[in-house]
Amino acid sequence: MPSATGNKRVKGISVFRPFIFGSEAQPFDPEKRPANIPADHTHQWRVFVKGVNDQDISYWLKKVQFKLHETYAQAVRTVEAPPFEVVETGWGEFEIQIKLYFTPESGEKPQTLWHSLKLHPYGPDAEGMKERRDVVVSQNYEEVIFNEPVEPFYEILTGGTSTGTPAPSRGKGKNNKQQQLQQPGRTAEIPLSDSPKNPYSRATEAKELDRMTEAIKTVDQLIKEEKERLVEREKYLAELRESEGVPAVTKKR
Ligand code: SLL
Repeated sequence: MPSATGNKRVKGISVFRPFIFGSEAQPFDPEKRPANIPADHTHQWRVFVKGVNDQDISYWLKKVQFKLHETYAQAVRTVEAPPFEVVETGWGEFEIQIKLYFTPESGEKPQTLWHSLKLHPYGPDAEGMKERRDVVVSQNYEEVIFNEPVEPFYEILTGGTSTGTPAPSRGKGKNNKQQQLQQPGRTAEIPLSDSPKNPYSRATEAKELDRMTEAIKTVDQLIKEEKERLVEREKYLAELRESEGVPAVTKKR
């Protein structure tokens, strides 16, 4: 608890840090099945928490606790240092609880995420993927937001303002713009373009925004057409009332 240690919070500042969490899974090749795994295990898989483009996140993330299905021996796995991952084999899909523990200086409580382990291909080319025994990736981009971090943690997050990082403008209130301070290795920046290893980039973000803008336009157009139809129907109804007269008794619906 930050208040207990007497640490002051940096007012009006939110610092966010991006990360990726998810899983990769691959079925065993029957020809090259490792000898020492149980006969009913069909896949090898990996669940992980990592930085975008493998950026270091260990300065804010202290440890990660993965809670596997109870069919696993020692279902709770704690990883104290990067890579924050668990490699396993198994036969079934299940929900994995992922608990993020932050650096002690943060004074922050742990945060819990859930990930659905995916072993089986999904999406348009699921059949092809299955035939080729492709790796099944299921991962999400996420951001952790530290609202008004305590000063020592703020120093850690930003790499220290005394080393030449420009002091952030400290606006008022919770809606103050989140800071993206550039310090080698300690940054919230995501790459400009994606690469085969990393799909999360400014370019993919821009594409996604374009898709959303297009979708909003389509929905607006549909609403417009629907409203026009409604106006026409009401007009027709008014005409009918005019020509046929309003029935004296209207049936209850
Ligand atoms: C299912 N509800 O029925 C899920 C549970 C559990 C998967 C999946 C453990 C392997 C072992 C394993 O793969 N558990 O060590 O026995 O699909």
